Amino acid sequence: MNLTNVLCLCVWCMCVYLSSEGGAQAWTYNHSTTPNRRWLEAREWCLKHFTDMVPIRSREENDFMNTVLPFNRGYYWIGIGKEGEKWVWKETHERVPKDAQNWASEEPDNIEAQDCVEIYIKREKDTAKWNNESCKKKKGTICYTDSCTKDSCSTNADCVETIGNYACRCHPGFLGPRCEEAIACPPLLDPERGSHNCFHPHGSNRFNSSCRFHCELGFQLVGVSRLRCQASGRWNHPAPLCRVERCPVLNPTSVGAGSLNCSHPIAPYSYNSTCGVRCDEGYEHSGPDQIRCDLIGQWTASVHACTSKVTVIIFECQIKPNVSRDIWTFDFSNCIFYPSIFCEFLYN
Ligand SMILES: *[C@@H]1O[C@H](CO)[C@@H](O)[C@H](O)[C@H]1NC(C)=O
Ligand SMILES: *[C@@H]1O[C@H](CO)[C@@H](O)[C@H](O)[C@H]1NC(C)=O
Ligand SMILES: *[C@@H]1O[C@H](CO)[C@@H](O)[C@H](O)[C@H]1NC(C)=O
Ligand SMILES: *[C@@H]1O[C@H](CO)[C@@H](O)[C@H](O)[C@H]1NC(C)=O
Ligand SMILES: *[C@@H]1O[C@H](CO)[C@@H](O)[C@H](O)[C@H]1NC(C)=O
Ligand SMILES: CC(=O)N[C@H]1CO[C@H](CO)[C@@H](O)[C@@H]1O
Repeated sequence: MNLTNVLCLCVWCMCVYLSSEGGAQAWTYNHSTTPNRRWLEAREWCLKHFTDMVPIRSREENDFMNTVLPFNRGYYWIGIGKEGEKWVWKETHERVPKDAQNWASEEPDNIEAQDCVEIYIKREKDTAKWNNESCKKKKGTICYTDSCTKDSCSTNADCVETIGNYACRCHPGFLGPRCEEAIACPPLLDPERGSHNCFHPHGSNRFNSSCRFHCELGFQLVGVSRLRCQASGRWNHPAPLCRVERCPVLNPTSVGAGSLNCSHPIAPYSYNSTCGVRCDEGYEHSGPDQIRCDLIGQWTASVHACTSKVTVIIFECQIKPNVSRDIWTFDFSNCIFYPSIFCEFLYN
């Protein structure tokens, strides 16, 4: 009898199909009792035709085996064995945690060379429990096949095998049956007097989208300029605002004998506010007549107080002697006025 015949005659299989989600397969199990095999041969047979010998990963899988497998006089090997002093899953060499072990009463003992593990399928006593046995004994073989394929879930998930099912365990930020959909955050609005632009690696306003905010000239960003859509479906910061640049408030009394005439197109003493300085009659100020609040919040010039005008009049007069009266006289009709900073008296 060749191997193909053996399989056809003796392999009984349970296949559990998912009813939903496109009929994807779950873990499937095949077992064989003809022939019964030594543990090593049994595992080789599993590795050759399936994924591996069934490791019994959970209590659920343990009980499932007991439910679906037929009684076999020699019982069945499972993929657990002794390495050093520890019971391990042979597939991964991971230690089987104490609470996952399911030994029959008074098992395992520490007899040498009984380093393989069988499961008492449908035994009267200790049904579904484990027993350590000599690896050379011949027993039934139970193998399993993974049902997760590289297409089972999207790249944003881990495919998790379960009995009769598999599940796509989504990475943070993703959902949907295959975890193909990134979690959405609420759309963001442009701030008043500003704008934003975004990079969307997984779709519009989805997980990991990041948006950068800008304000118009003369406006300052208040808050965090770059927002990221988190796995929770919320942005990591509130959207920032654009606040107009403010200049120092001008005190009208600072001009002294004069007045300030300001206009505030946006907000009081803010970007683009202009103030004109007017001095009272007889007073003047040095500096421009109008100052403006610039886009970084600074006045284009400082305000100087109005000061009284200093008028220096220089005049040149002809003084004539009045010989008859022995005096010198002049009148202003003979004067020439010079606006000059120098004062000179010229005697003619
Ligand atoms: C395992 O079981 C499946 C489902 O019955 C069957 O199609 C397949 O042929 C079996 N595998 C082998 C190698 O016998
Ligand atoms: C999301 O962004 C973080 C930080 O930039 C990055 O480390 C991570 O790989 C990104 N994940 C996805 C799925 O885009
Ligand atoms: C203030 O300035 C505005 C425009 O610059 C002008 O129309 C107005 O007459 C000024 N008022 C005073 C009191 O100077
Ligand atoms: C500020 O003033 C400049 C020059 O007058 C003008 O071009 C600009 O539009 C103004 N900005 C705002 C925000 O009002
Ligand atoms: C000199 O004084 C007399 C008397 O006040 C006057 O009449 C005369 O006109 C004066 N002469 C001149 C040149 O100013
Ligand atoms: C190590 C071990 O299993 N010891 C037990 C295993 O099997 C023999 C035979 O069933 C038992 O006598 C031991 O107690």
